[in-house]
Amino acid sequence: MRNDNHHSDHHDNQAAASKAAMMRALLLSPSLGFLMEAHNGLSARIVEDVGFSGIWASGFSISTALGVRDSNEVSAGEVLDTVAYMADATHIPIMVDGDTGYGNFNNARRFVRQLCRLGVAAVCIEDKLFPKTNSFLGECQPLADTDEFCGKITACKDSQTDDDFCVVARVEALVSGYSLGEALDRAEAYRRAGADAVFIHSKRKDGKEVLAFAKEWGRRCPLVITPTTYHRAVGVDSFERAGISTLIWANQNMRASMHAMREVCEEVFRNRRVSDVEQALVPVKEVFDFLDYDELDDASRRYLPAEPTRAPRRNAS
Ligand code: SPV
Ligand code: MG
Repeated sequence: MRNDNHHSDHHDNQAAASKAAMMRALLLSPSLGFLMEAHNGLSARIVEDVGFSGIWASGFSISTALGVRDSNEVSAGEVLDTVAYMADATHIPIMVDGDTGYGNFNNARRFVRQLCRLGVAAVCIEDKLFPKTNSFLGECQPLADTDEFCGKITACKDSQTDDDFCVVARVEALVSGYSLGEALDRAEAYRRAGADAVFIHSKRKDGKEVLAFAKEWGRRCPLVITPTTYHRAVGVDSFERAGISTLIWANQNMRASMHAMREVCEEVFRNRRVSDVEQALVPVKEVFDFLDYDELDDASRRYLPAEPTRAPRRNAS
């Protein structure tokens, strides 16, 4: 386990700028990069500690972890609060799932300004309607008007306060049952509107439409994918050969924690004791080490007086 010092004072404006530059480099690199999902400060730190070079702040996972649905039940402000913990806890760049931008171009650009203030590296906005619905629910979800969405992308780009901040345009045409041609036309329009990368989403199990898209796209700008449904059908090497820039593992940490919590909870409930589950748990000492409690002891020695201060004097009466 790494034991970096995670003071929030590491995250000054200089560090914020370099996180966006790191994300830009990841997107532009010719080799396949990976973003791993996180949904709070702890999961973000685990993603960094394991060695991933970037984080996907998943809307689905953040809302699930808060116990609500991925239907914009969590407000932009609540997402920003969560993302603030994640950004403060890590040094690697974060791409925030901005859903549809929480409204029109004006809501989206305000969200971008706030993300830049937090030192977030990138936002992904999708061409659907507010309130959004998770892509894996139902069929034929309505799409945003192409020109309206292009204006939203341009507004986001015009509002970023860090030159390297990346706006990723997510194309939902394939998920909504439209043609490859429609998806390509939209992606090209979004690229021309200023998008730094295109996220082509698909919910098919065979991954074929994503590979077909990548072939036609021909590396016009970086392509991002999330193989939640088609991870079995296509190996990551094939994505790399197809010219895909970045792969997002979008929700595995949230689903892993839900599974682990339920298993432990059920066993404790059933057996009326915790001894059976102890071996499946992280030791308390590991929690202290991971969150660097030692640093607080060192700081306390530096900043608190060694001896108790004398009692304050009163006015003589
Ligand atoms: C998310 O992780 O919230 C996403 C990706 O938007 S997906 O759930 O695949 O739509
Ligand atoms: Mg989402």
